[in-house]
Amino acid sequence: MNAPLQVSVTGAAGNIGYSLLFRLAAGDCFGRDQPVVLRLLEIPPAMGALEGVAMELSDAAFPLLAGLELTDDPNVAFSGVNRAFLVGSRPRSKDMDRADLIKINGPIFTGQGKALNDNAADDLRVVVVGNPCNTNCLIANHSAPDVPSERFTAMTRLDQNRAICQLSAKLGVGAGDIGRMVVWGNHSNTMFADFFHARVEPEGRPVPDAVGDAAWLEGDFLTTVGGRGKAIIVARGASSAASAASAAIDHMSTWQHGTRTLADGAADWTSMAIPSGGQYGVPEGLIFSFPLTVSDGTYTVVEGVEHNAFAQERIDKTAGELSFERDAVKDLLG
Ligand code: NAX
Repeated sequence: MNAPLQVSVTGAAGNIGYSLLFRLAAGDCFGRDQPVVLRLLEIPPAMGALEGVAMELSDAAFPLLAGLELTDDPNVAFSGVNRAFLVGSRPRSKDMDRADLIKINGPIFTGQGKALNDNAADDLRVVVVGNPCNTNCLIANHSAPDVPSERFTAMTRLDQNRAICQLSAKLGVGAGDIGRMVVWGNHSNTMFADFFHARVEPEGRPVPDAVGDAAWLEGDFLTTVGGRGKAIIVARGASSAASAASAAIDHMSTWQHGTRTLADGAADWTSMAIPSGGQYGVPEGLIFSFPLTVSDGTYTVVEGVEHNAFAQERIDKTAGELSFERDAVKDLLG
């Protein structure tokens, strides 16, 4: 057995937390030989509910759960932390637009970024899930100057998984048979689910050829993937939680264990929103979802992906939205 990994989850008494914590304690993310100490952060009014979740976690008797720390202090939650899932933030209410949400949630991530900077372990890796996750990640990144920027990422894996789900249903193949299905940009309606470069395995057939219906791909497919979160709220009466937790597990697990090799020996790609180094004309520093390969715990932006006018227009739009969001929080970027 390895030494326990210190794993923080913020917003741990929330809906996503209720699914995420049990998957982490079961070994679904870091491996069946990797014990974890779960360091759970909540706000004071939710500490009672968090106690209840902790009782259930204990009752599940997970052999890999080496400890539980419950706190409303980020400095305690992030003490010696190796992996952080920043899930907690205020949900958007009916009368709030995206700009309001950014202003309300931004300060949470200044405080948490600073607490990570001051307390986390040297090998810290962060995924921000709480919305608007790309810009919250940007704020946390700026508030943690001693942590290498590339350790701060935001989650677009749920969008990627939703796109895979739609393509596999359309083609009558398994989810594992869709390769290189990646998302560009912001986790918002402007994100671009890049079906042009996706493949059907094991032959590696381009998705546009396999589907043979450009109008569906450019229309219903993109609309369904972009609108899936809303459709789930309508159907379930609550926002996506288990699928979001599962995507967060996929995100961190891929970062840890790497992207797979496809049947013809080509590398698969994954999507994570990472600090842009200026690739593909995306302004430097924006937290932008790119196609990545991951190996030995290090991700690399896939180079040389060519875009037609349809795709380029969407990539420019989502980058423009992220620049706008960055301007809206410039006071928090110190
Ligand atoms: P909930 O409202 O159920 O839970 C959020 C929890 O965060 C609450 O328990 C609350 O007390 C806690 N919290 C609030 N402020 C906090 C702070 N400063 N420190 C610590 N905890 C704090 O929301 P849930 O459904 O769990 O969703 C959480 C976040 O994920 C939301 O911002 C949501 O918009 C976002 N999502 C992001 C997704 C993505 O793909 N990136 C998809 C799913 C989800 O919509």
